[in-house]
Amino acid sequence: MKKNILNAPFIVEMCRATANMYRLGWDERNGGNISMLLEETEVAEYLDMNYVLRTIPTGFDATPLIGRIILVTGTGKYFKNIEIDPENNLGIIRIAKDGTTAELLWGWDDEGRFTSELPAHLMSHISRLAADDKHRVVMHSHPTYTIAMNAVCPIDEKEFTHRLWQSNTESIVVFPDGVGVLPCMVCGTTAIGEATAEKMKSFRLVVWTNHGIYGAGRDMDEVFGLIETVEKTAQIYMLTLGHTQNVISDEILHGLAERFGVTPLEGVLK
Ligand code: 2HA
Ligand code: ZN
Repeated sequence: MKKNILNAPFIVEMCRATANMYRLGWDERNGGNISMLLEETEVAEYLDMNYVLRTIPTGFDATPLIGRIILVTGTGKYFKNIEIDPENNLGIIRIAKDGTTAELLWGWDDEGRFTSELPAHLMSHISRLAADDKHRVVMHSHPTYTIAMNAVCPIDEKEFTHRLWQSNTESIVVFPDGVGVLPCMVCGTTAIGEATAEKMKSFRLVVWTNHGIYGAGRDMDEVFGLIETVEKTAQIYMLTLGHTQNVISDEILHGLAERFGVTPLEGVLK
C-alpha cells in the first residue's frame, strides 16, 4: 500500500515555499519556477515507479540526469494556487534513457507540463551537482527589489556583488561566493539555460537582468535563504539609493569574512 503523496515532505515543502514566495510578492501570476531532485527511495514510498502517466519531450539533451527524478512546477501555473491544488500545478518527472524525454510519474492531471524554464533548471542541476554532490534545489523568482537594483547597476557581477556586500553585513556571510549576472536575454530558451548553467558552475545565485534571479542549493531553506538575503539587501540598497552616507568598508568586509570563516569571491574586495 503506497502512502498519500500529498503528505510527502517534498510536496509539503514545495507548497510552503511557493506560498511564501507568492505572499512576499516575488512571484506574480505564473512568475517563478522551482525544481527539486528526489531520491528514488523517497518517491517509491508514494508512487509505483514503473507506472509512467505519459511522456513529454523536453527539446534538449540532459544526458547527465538520465534516471533522475525531479519535482517541478508547471508551465503557466500560479504559485498562488500550488498550495490549494498541488496535483494540478506540480509534476514529478524522470529523465528517460534517451536524455531528452521526461516521463511523468505524477501531477499535471489537466494535461499540463513542466515550466518553460526547464532547460535552465536541468542544466543548472548538472552544473551544481558537479560542484556539490549534495545539491538538490533550483529556484527561480522575480523579487521586486532585486530586479530594481539590477536595473540601476552596471551589468558587472563583481560590482553588483560588492554593492550588495557593502549594504548589509549579512550578505558577505550568506553569499561569499557572490552573485553572477547575465545580461537581458530571451527567457525559456536553451541559450539562457546554457548561460545560466555556465554561471552556476561557480555561483549559487544568478541574476537575469530585467527579469529575476536563480538560486541553487542543498535544500529549500538554503535556496530560499539565499534569495531572501539578496532581496532584503537589494531593498536596503534601493531605499537608500542617492542618500547613502555609510557603506560597509572593504576592511570590515574582510573582517566579517574572517569572523564567519568564509572566503569572499576573488576580485571583489581590495
Ligand atoms: O514561467 O518566471 O521565466 C514564468 C517565468 C519565466
Ligand atoms: Zn521568470
